[in-house]
Amino acid sequence: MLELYNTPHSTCSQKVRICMAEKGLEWTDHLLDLGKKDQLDPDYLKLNPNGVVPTLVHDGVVIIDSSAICEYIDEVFPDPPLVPAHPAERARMRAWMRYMEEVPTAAVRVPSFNMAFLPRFDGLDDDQFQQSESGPRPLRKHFFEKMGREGFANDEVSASLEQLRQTCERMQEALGAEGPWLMGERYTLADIIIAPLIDRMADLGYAELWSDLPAVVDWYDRMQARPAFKKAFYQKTRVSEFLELTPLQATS
Ligand SMILES: N[C@@H](CCC(=O)N[C@@H](CS)C(=O)NCC(=O)O)C(=O)O
Repeated sequence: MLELYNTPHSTCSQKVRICMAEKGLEWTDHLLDLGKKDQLDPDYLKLNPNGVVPTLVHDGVVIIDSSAICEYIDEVFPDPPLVPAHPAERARMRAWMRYMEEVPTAAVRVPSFNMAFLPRFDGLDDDQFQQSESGPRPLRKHFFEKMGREGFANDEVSASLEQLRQTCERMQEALGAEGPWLMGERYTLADIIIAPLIDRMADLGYAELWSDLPAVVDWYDRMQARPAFKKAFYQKTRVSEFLELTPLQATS
């Protein structure tokens, strides 16, 4: 039995849903509302002390961290394989994964919060923000403090867009040289892990980041056409479908 604690619009949850759908797995969803801070509920923290989604529970075994969950799923349910067979190729795929966790995953949070999630903090003063929003978060206390109630400053926004552009250029290079997937012929976890981040940027109106990179445009079309992608992105999994987006106005 597979239980997935997740949030419809969370990019980390979307990664795992695509992965599980690619394997043809069925699972029970436990949906958490991040705006209501379900992820900080003491019972949930017993499962995932980081206070973030997703968390997988497989026959009572708890697995946390979206990339670790994807690799676990691939090992326990090997068909169809989502990692290359050769160790050197697997290492190359994991290098993509680590890059995506370190660079675009962090970068996407900046426009996501500035454009979509800041209204969560409406009406809070600095003390209330510290007590109820940044303070209790095991993993994101300092991220929330840096962001503050007003959102990220211009230099943070520019840095994040620069990092996302770098990601797209690296994808273009890899896809242009090989393709149709990041690792060449084989569709792998590297494609799955970046897909929700590209989708989030498109949803926020930032498709221009890759509009001049044809291999990335084609890759994203191919990705969206996959049945597993459609299963993972069911209705109201994109922030624009249920939130009013604010044009990107960073503070100085
Ligand atoms: N490294 C973790 C990060 C998970 C993560 O940051 N999840 C976000 C949603 S995509 C979350 O739960 N945010 C809630 C919060 O920051 O309070 C993973 O990949 O599972």
